[in-house]
Amino acid sequence: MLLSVLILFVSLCGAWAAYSWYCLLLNYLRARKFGIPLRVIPISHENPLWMVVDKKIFIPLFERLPFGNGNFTRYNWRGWEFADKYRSHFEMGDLFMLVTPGRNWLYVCSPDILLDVFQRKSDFPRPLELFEMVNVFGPNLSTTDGPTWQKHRKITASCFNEQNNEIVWSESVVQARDMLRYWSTNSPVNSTADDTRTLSLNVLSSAGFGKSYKFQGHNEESLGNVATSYKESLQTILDNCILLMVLGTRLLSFEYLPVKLRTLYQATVTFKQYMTEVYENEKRAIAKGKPTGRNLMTSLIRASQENGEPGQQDGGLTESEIYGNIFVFNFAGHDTTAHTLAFAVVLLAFAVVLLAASPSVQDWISQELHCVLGDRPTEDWNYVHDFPRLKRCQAVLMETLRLYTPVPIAKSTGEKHGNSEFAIQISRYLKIHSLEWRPSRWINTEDPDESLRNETITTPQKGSFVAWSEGVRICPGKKFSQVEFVASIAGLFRDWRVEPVLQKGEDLRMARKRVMELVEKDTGQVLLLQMLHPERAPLIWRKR
Ligand code: HEM
Ligand SMILES: *[C@@H]1O[C@H](CO)[C@@H](O)[C@H](O)[C@H]1NC(C)=O
Ligand SMILES: *[C@@H]1O[C@H](CO)[C@@H](O)[C@H](O)[C@H]1NC(C)=O
Ligand SMILES: *[C@@H]1O[C@H](CO)[C@@H](O)[C@H](O)[C@H]1NC(C)=O
Ligand SMILES: CC(=O)N[C@H]1CO[C@H](CO)[C@@H](O)[C@@H]1O
Repeated sequence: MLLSVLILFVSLCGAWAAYSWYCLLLNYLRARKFGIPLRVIPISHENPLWMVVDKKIFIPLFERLPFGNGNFTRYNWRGWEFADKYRSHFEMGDLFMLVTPGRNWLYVCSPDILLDVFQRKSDFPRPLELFEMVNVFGPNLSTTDGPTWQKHRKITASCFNEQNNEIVWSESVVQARDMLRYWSTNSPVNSTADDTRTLSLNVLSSAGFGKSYKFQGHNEESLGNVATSYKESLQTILDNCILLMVLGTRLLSFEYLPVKLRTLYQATVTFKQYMTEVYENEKRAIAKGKPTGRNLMTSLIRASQENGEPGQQDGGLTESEIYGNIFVFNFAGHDTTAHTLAFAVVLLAFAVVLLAASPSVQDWISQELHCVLGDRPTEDWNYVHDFPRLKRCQAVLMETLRLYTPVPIAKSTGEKHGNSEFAIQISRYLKIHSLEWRPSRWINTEDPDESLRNETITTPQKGSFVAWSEGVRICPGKKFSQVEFVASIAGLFRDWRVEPVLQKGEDLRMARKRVMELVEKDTGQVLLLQMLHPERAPLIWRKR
């Protein structure tokens, strides 16, 4: 009995391997026609089952073998792009193709080609399957394409406006101030990533749903608190997104599963409950003629009602489409601003740790903050007046994004090109081949002795800096994330500076170097690019 099960299992595996290598051969023959450099990997790096084990188990195992430093260990795992930097393009030029049993991936590092790809939206749609995960909560902006997408896009774009940015600004300033209060009284801080995530979630929740929460530090959080359970459930979903994609919510709802999976299922339920509640409250408020204020949720509901009957092609959004969209806000919002309920969440954590290792950059932005904000209390900081003047703070964002782009951008050639379908991966390392984190490269000064008011931000050549994407699918949350980031940095660094905690036998210079290296080595891709163990760099905040 056991033997026959074993034989069945082995032959199934054999059949699967034979089939996938047959596909690999076909893909290789297709790729050869392009006449560009190729790299062939035997297992698809986007295979979810493989993604669960690649970097955790197999790649390190192979690296130890004598022949282990070849193309397999270099390319056959998710997130290899970050570790490789621009080396592959340096070796092979602007274009090369990764041949896998799944599909071929064209890596592009040329601004001209990129712009062309971004402009020709219908020729190069987004590869939908890669985003199926967000569909767990209903169809959404990020996963739909074609006319449905246009409908969603029109409605959501109207929600990201200057009025909303003002909310983002004032909420970020308040949250950053409270976070700083927590950090300065709980030194050394080893919860930087967790706390910046809280900040981002709170900003999103305020600007997105009109629900304000007071900032609570990592050790202050009380269980059962709404904000905490919302944050925790979102965190659980994001940390386990691959599992969620593999299993789907239906399978997860099964009762006799390991605790980890049941927790994950519970998280999806809690999160959806939270969204339903916010949605219902808002709908009731609107019906009574008393909406809670301008926020993304209100705008979404209102815009969808103004657009006629839901369900129709040119009508409003259906309820499940609204949930789907809100999840995209959360999801999109979350991982780039600090592996967060906001993109900016990951970024803020990166920036804070990088700044801790770069005292001169801290001085440089503090100089700007004093020049623009003076001694004014945070309540008097003004979005319209102050935000555009904080160019150095924006430069910190740009530079962090340049090296730590949290969202990979991919396009596909779609089905209509028949059997030559392949996906296009936009490489992060365009043209500026410097791996040094130096925000001042983004600032133009005509006369370095003149006041810093005359500084401007460098506008990169179009198509050479695409962290927020370009063209019709450009990130609608671009300004949102800039405002949140700049306001948070301003709140943190005007009056304070941050240093790494010294380890035994270290001086400050060695500690900074260690932290800089940690950021580099400890960064990996979960859903988005993030620091895997940010708690290994505890930080101390000191008043200037
Ligand atoms: C620094 C932070 C951010 C970065 C780098 C970023 C980057 C991106 C990129 C590259 C895309 C396009 C993905 C693709 O075409 O494959 C995108 C789409 C999107 N982003 Fe962001 N984003 C950020 C912050 C935000 C925030 C804070 C929100 C919402 C509050 C947001 C909402 C969205 C939405 C809704 C889409 C889908 C747009 C569509 O499909 O038409 N993003 N973002
Ligand atoms: C990787 O693959 C390319 C092309 O197939 C080959 O020329 C190169 O030698 C390989 N590199 C290593 C380290 O095996
Ligand atoms: C963070 O620091 C606190 C005490 O300062 C310690 O109890 C806790 O274990 C640390 N956490 C991590 C993840 O290192
Ligand atoms: C700086 O800007 C001020 C006013 O905008 C202008 O009068 C001055 O000439 C500028 N200085 C330089 C060096 O560009
Ligand atoms: C759950 C759901 O309806 N998901 C949809 C999301 O969008 C894609 C593309 O339009 C559809 O194929 C899915 O069915």
